Amino acid sequence: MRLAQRTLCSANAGVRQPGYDRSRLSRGVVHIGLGAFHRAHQALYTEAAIRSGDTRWGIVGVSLRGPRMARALSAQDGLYSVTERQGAEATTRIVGAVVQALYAPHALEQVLGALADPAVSVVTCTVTEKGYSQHPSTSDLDTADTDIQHDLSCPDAPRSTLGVLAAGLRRRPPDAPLSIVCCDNMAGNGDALRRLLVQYAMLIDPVLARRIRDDVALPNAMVDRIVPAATPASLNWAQQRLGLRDEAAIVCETFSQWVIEDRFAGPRPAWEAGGALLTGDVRPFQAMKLRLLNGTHSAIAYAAQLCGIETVAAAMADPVLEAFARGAMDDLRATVAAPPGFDVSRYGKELLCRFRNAALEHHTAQIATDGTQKIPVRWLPALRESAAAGIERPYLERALAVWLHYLRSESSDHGEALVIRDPGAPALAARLRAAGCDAAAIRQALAHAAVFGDEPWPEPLTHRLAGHLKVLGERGTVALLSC
Ligand code: CS2
Repeated sequence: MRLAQRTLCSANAGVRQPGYDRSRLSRGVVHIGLGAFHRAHQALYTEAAIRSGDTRWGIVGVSLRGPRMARALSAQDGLYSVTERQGAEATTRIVGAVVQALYAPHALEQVLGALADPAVSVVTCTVTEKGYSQHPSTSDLDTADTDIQHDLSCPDAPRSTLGVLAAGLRRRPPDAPLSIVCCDNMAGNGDALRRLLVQYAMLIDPVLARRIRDDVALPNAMVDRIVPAATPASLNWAQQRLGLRDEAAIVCETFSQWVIEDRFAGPRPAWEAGGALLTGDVRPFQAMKLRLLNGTHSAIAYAAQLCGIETVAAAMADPVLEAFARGAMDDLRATVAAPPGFDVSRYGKELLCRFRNAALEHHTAQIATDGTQKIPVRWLPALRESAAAGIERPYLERALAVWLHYLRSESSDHGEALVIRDPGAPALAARLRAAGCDAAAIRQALAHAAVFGDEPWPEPLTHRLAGHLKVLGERGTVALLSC
């Protein structure tokens, strides 16, 4: 039997139910990017706000890229389950906050109608780093992006994130306050979205651009929760726990954190009810999380891919990779200032524990996607700052060499072909292959501004990278990480 409103009562005992009257929910939030991360993170904070008695905050979930999730959720009346697992412990709940799930290309009018509805005062987004049509080297709007070109010529039938947001805002009564919270892993994510949206709007409607600049709030936010993509095995496992089939079931860790800049234009759900922290300055939290968690994650992912290790927990059970992960985290930790009152060293220890959580099948291939978008946020600022101060970061520099080797070789150390999912990778890989392995060649690769920026990289670092790539080519990943 499939999960739906009428089958809720058949869920296994011990599964937590929404616990409020869903028929009283009205729509108050639009979320763009209906992936697992949103459903396991922001939606649960909104669920907590609703449970505390405020029924204004039903979520309209919008997918831009594929119809599967909107279809699955619609067939389940918006309901889905989240199981939190750490070691042997597991708790499962059914979430009721999603009142409508739409696939934008098939339901554009409804999506734009929801964005224009004055009762909707909050929009949240998780569309991945590449979903914002940002030019990789300038950080401005990429007007050569095919979706942006399409939307500029048909602004009322948009398909990009920016195009959909702008078209919705254009229909909105100008005095209806709106806050848009970007929840993707980018430094200054709210500021970046604001700049891109204003730049896009300038090209279709300068009055709208002014309205966005003056009236729409785009607070920065740090989001954190490890949410592996669902697999047939995780869906079957969830079915056993639930006693019902749930095509949108999530299995994730117990940890969750959301730190949001307290800068909203109008009403918002009381996300504090779910433990969110509203603060004046999110930047130190963002830098700490993006570098320590995401930076170490990426270091683990590429090394594990080359070693043929499939999950983060399996990598952490390997003594060489575990020591490398700790080293990379220490390198990254040395580059961040602790948020006020925050114990960074304890945070680091907790992260290592979270990575060891063998109850999660967190695939290193999932983390390895879109490296050309992620590495400039997660490693390169730390490497640049350190290089400028003449400081060597031995583990992080090895991590960079490992990533370049992964892109260049496209196969593991055991000769298995690797599937690289990253639209920006072919251009960098081509440069790397043309370049060879000496320092001059690495200099060529580091001149790929879309990833490494315009500033030249210091010579000593370039030489060290060339040395590491040589070891990787001749003796493999374990040899590099052990020396
Ligand atoms: C991961 C993140 O896939 C990745 O790149 O590093 O999704 C990570 O699990 C989350 O940011 C944790 O908050």
